[in-house]
Amino acid sequence: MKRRDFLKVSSATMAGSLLGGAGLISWASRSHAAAISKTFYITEGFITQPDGVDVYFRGFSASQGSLNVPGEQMIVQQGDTVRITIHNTLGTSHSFKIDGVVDSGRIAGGRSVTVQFTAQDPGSYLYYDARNAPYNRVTGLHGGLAIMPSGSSNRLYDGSPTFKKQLFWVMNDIDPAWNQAVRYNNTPNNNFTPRYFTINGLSGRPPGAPGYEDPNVDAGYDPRTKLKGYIGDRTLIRALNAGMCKHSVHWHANHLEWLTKNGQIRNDIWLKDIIPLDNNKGGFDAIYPFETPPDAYPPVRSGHYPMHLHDEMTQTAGGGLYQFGAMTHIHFM
Ligand SMILES: [Cu+2]
Repeated sequence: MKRRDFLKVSSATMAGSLLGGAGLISWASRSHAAAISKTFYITEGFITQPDGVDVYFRGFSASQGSLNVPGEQMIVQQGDTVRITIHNTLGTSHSFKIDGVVDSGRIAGGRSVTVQFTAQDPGSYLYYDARNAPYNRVTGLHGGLAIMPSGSSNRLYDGSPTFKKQLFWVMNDIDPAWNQAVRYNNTPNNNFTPRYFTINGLSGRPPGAPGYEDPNVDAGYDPRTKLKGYIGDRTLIRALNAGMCKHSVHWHANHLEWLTKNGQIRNDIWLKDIIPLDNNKGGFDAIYPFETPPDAYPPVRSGHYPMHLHDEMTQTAGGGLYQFGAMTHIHFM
């Protein structure tokens, strides 16, 4: 195994490298299927957490010199031929898997593998490293992929309610002792004790805290995560949970149209302001409708609201720092 320097990646370079400062994912439908190619590099390094502690991670990264946790978001269209090349720059074996879609099998240290599949069922998928489960996955080797219905730019599945914008919320909870064990290729020997809770790799910050409102640090202002729109800017949230904890996801100002649970289309679309998110690769899709907030008096059409999880520990970092957890901002412009 080649000796290499560890990457030390600040949240700032992470988010910046993902979308180049752009915010929402743009997507234009095509009338014909296409061939999509994507390359990931399995890399390692440290990411500074809200309490200043540097924690070890591995990720499906955009380049050999970067560390992306989660990996870059991908959107493809039903019928597309998707070809993904994974370069494993580490000395340990890894894999690239999407349940029910593709599985690279073992990618030995220093080796590269290309997988190919045809995008079929529209929906939201977690890609992840299935080896050494769940340790490699929760140490950062995961990301989100969406399959859009053929020819559609505004539906989750054929006949679904429509949206104008879409976001991935890839969630994780982090026990640094587990990450440290993975770093040294050991099996963690403690019960999972999460100390950090992230959406798209970032945690929130309260007003006045270092990094507050910095989109590269604060999950509340990360354009990949923040809900921002005018009345009518219906926004699909593709929530995918790479972590070990179940969550209770709660929004202010609007109820959401809850469309799927763990990849299955729900029989009825319920309007909910709290949606459960299962652990260990659970997920849901829901539309935040950006309707005029119904309960405000006097009536409002603009303003600021929070989204936070209703399981209390997730609102902390480092074992108790309150309001440094999994949360984001809702802005009616
Ligand atoms: Cu609340």
